[in-house]
Order: sequence, then structure tokens, then C-alpha cells
Amino acid sequence: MIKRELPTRRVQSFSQVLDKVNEIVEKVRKEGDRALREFALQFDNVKLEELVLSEEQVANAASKIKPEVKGAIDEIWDQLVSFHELIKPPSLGGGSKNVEYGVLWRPLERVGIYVPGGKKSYPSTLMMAGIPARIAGVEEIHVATPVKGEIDPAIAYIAFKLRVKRVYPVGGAQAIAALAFGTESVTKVDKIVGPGNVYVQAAKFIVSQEIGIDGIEGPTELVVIADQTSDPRSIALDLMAQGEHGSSSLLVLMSNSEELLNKVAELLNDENEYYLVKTENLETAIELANKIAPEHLSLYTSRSRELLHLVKNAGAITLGNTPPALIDYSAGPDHILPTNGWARFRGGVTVYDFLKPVSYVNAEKVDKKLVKAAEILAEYEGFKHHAKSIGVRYD
Ligand code: HSO
Ligand code: ZN
Repeated sequence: MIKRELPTRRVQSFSQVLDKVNEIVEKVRKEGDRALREFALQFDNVKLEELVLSEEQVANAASKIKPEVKGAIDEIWDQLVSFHELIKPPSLGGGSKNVEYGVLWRPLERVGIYVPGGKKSYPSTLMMAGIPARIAGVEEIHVATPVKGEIDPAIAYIAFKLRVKRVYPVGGAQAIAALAFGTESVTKVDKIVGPGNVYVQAAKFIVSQEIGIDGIEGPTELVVIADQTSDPRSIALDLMAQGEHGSSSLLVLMSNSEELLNKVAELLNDENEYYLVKTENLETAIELANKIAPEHLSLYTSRSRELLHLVKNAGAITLGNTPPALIDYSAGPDHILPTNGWARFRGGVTVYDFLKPVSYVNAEKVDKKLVKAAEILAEYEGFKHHAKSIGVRYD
């Protein structure tokens, strides 16, 4: 269905499943493995014997990978490593007013990656979460993914390459709860990263009171900004590509050319809702895109470089005639990206999601003025001992 207006809604909130998911999460917290087995049977009709795949099972599945898929993964691997290496921050030290200070970027110790299952398989998502985790220096990576029968060979191969500590053949909200609280078989992690359906999103929201999460990834979003020089067929394909993630994908095209909008309209399938919007000029289109803060933004115009500087809110930007789907697989930047307007305050997954800045100071020779200032403010706040503990040191 084609609409000639801006989208007003943000779709599919997890709020309607929150109560149900709360029950699932609490049951896993109380009953551990037993709850995981029960839910696998109840929701997925899977009888789970072992809740951890053995190294042999993973290696065996990995050995069944098709050579061309293995080659593709190896090729993409290096590209993702290059991107994440580029932005890895160094530990920094400096000082002022005779205080020596700095930050040590320390990796998280244990991380859980959720790889969604369902109709499609997502080995690419395991790479997008696992590679920045490895580059950050995370000690243990744990993976949860729903498995029916044998684990997907590509997922197994990537888990092997990432030196994943354990793979749990468990999916859904119960997998998130297990990673957050730990069970007899599942190790409790410090942070969970990765997308999932509304149940997974709700579970991540609930457990984020106690452990870290990367964010809550909702349905895929793409905003394309194009002009009369852009190829309508490529644009239609880009929109339909992100539409493959489901009917709740948000798919928008804005252009200053009515002719282009009409051409694209003719090429779109009717499996999704598409918003095709005419704007006065490209600058206005960027302003509107900044308000939407989309997950993917395609600047497919003859002035992409120039327009790039006007973008404030977007998860990942493709410039010129670059397919947004290339970011989904092999361009380098991550495809685990903010949705639902979250691009206003965070970006895609990077090494920073797996690092924390631990600050330190040595103020043995600090300027007297800072000592006095601290004492005054501590007294003002009513913290006598704070003031005294500072003052006595520097008399
Ligand atoms: N477009 C999705 C990522 C993805 N596409 C995975 C294919 N596989 C979120 O940006
Ligand atoms: Zn995609």
C-alpha cells in the first residue's frame, strides 16, 4: 500500500506483552533450567535435553557449512574487524591543576548475544555483535539462539571463529531471562546484545533493571532521500529489501522530484506499507528525516556528501548509489542499529557497547584552590566529614 504522506505512527510496541513476559522471566529466575525446558516444549514444541551445546556439536555443525558461505563469512569478517578496530578508543591520561587523571577503557567480562531464529536465520547478526565484543576484549561470549534439530552451520562456524564460550539452544524471552539471572546450565552475563521479536524486546526491557542491554531493537526502518538523478529501480529494491523483515517495517522515500516518486511507486510490491513524500527541496527532506531518526538513512542524491553534514539523527547512513542492505552484511559498520527514534540518543553497536571507561586520579599535589572549593561545596551540602577528609590532607 502506498501513502503519499509522512508516517505518523511508530509500530509494534512490546507493552501489550509485558505482563505475560514478566511471568516468563520470573519463572526462569525461580526455576532455572526446568522453566527453560518447559517453555521450549510449550512455545516451540522442542524437547530440550541439553541446554548447552557441546563443543563437538558446534564443530560438527560448523563442518557442514557450504564452502561459498564460509568464504563469504571470512571475507566479511575482515571488513567488520577493520571498521571496529578503527573506532576502538585508546586509554587516555592527562591532567590539570596538578591533578593527574585518565580513563582506562575496560572490557566487559561476560556478554550474552541473542541471535533470533524463526523463519529466517541470522548468522550476520552474530558477527555484528560478536566481532566488536572480541575487539573490545570481552573475555567470555555466550550465545543463545533457538535451535530446531541441529544448529545452523553458519551460526556454528561464526561461534567457533568468535571462540564463543557456550552456545545455548534456547530462544525467546526465556533465553534473555536465563542470560540475565543465570540458571544451572546458563552463565549469568553482564550485558545482553542483539535483536529479537516483541517477546525478546520486552524481556530485555525487564532485565535491564539488573544487567546491561545494547538497546531495544524494533522493526526495521529505512528512509531514502533521492532526487531526479537517482535510479527508481534501485530505490524500489532498497525499500522492498528492508520490507522483507516484516509488515511492520517503516519504509519512507522523500524526494523533491514528483516524477521520481511516481516511477518508484509503480515498481513497489504490495506486501508492505510505503510512504512516498514530495518535499520542497532536499534540505527539507533531511529535516524531516532528522525528526524520524530512522535506523537506516539512504542519501541517494547527486549532493549526498554535502547533505551528510545536515544529518543529526540516523542509525547508519548510506551515501550515493550504495545499497543500505550492504550495511546489513558487509560494508563494515554494524547492522544492530537504533530504531523507534532511539537514533536521537544512540548509534549502532560498536566496541563502546563492550567497553566502559574506568576513571582514575592522583591528586596528591592538587592545587589548593580545588581543595578549598571542594571543602566549601561539601559544607554547603551538609557533608562535614567529606569536607574534613579533604581538608586535613592538605593543611
Ligand atoms: N536490516 C536489518 C539487519 C539484517 N538484514 C540482518 C538482514 N539480516 C536491521 O538493520
Ligand atoms: Zn535487513
